[in-house]
Amino acid sequence: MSIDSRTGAAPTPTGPLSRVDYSERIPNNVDLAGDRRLQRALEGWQPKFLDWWKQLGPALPTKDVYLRTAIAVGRDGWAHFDHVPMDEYRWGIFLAERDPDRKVNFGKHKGEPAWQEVPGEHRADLMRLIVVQGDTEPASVEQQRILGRTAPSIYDLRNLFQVNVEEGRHLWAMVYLLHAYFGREGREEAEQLLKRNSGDLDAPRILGAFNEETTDWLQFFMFTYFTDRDGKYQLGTLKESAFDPLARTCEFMLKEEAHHMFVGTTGVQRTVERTAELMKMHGTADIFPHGGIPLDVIQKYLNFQFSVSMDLFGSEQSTNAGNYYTSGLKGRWMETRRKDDHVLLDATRDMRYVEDGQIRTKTVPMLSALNLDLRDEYVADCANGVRRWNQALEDAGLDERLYLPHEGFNRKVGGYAGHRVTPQGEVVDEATWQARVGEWLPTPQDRENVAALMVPEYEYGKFAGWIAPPQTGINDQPVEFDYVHLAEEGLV
Ligand code: BYC
Ligand code: FE
Ligand code: FE
Repeated sequence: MSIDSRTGAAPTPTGPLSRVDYSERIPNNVDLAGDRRLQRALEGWQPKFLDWWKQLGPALPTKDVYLRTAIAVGRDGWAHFDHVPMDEYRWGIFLAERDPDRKVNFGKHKGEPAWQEVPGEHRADLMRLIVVQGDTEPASVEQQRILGRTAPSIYDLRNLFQVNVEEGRHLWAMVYLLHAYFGREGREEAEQLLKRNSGDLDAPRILGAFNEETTDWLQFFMFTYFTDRDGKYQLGTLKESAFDPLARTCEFMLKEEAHHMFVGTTGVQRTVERTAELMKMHGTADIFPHGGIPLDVIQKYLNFQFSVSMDLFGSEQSTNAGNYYTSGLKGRWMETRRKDDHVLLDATRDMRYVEDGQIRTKTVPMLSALNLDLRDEYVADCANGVRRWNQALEDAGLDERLYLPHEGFNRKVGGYAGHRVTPQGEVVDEATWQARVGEWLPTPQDRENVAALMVPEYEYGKFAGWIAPPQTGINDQPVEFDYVHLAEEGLV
């Protein structure tokens, strides 16, 4: 790799690591060169991926972008930063180190050696999980395609593109597994991953949230906060999988995921900071006329993205989830740190449900409620960011606060689907819902008002008026660093 004179070489890697081979057409640490058939199959898929990237990847033309690329999967040495033309980004295949002694840690195969091949009896289920996971990655790139045209700064533009190239790499991660372990069927699924498209009426993406439009940057920040966080939790369960190549792939993906959530947490935080500033400056909550996003509109965006992300966990009670667990395909969040038998045949838990217009609680078998188990972990994590944002409001001397809506609010999947639940957790009738939904979810007018603020700011170090600058730049660079060189002369 070339070394940028302004940034120098990447830090010297420490800790156990396997280097990524960049002399190959497809960078990898899985000895692709040692398997010519697989290599040829993936090299056949590569141009299709690049076509897809050109057609449905970032729409704003750029010369190059200051991106991090994985160079080794070891503890510290995996990231290298450099200005690269985006379509020359070295998408590749990186698995975390293999632990030769790794065991299956839960379910009926508990204690057996982890699987290096796919057992025939679990083939269909494993492929399904990998396809669903793989489908979300390019979907998010498609959803974020046009955001570059309205970036609030060059710094934010760079972060968007970093997220986009890494979601592209996450697609590679799943396509590798499909090609390497699922034969002809796997190759066919890999083709389909490029053929379904977000929002396409005939061939939509598999999961609901990935067919929603990402209308503006506030929505993007909410998406990376709430929806990428579903990614974190789902990958966390697949990292526990008995199928070792899947576990190792997900472990490395999780390292990249941390940055996506950083973009969301700090993006919303900076929006809230600016909102607080404008509220104080003008002595009003109605700050659209003053170029900021009112807090109640931020809350509505939060309500929307939280509720569609909750749907991504599937039904609270799911036989699929129970079977995945018992078979060893998908574990729980932090499986090995849980203090129970990791088989769960006798375990139970409480679950809320709606009956006679009331939210009630009943006890259900734990194995039936593993989607709910994961969702609860997710919700607790989501609350951390909200606390942070509220700290910013408190620091600004304001009494208003943001909050997570009730788990039953605006749900289309699971036990709350078909019921109308307010953000405060009250079950209401359809007429009440219709009369009040505009207070809880963004209205077309809200979205229009937000869109009107989304003017691009492409001057280095400058920020659009609705958002505060970040504390620091990326990789110790200054905030005003030339993170992106746009293609069009005169724009920079
Ligand atoms: N929309 O038994 P149930 C990420 C289907 S995000 C539409 O409750 P199960 C990322 C379900 O497939 C992480 N359909 O579901 C983030 C099933 O269909 P079949 C993505 C839905 O199987 C940002 C039926 O309803 N990874 O990485 O227990 C940017 C019955 O459902 C939905 C994964 O999701 C929905 N929301 O759980 C980029 C991990 N929910 O089989 C990337 C892999 C459910 O009856 N996926 N259905 O035809 C899974 O583990 C599971 O498939 C799910 C569903 C958790 C999604
Ligand atoms: Fe991802
Ligand atoms: Fe992500």
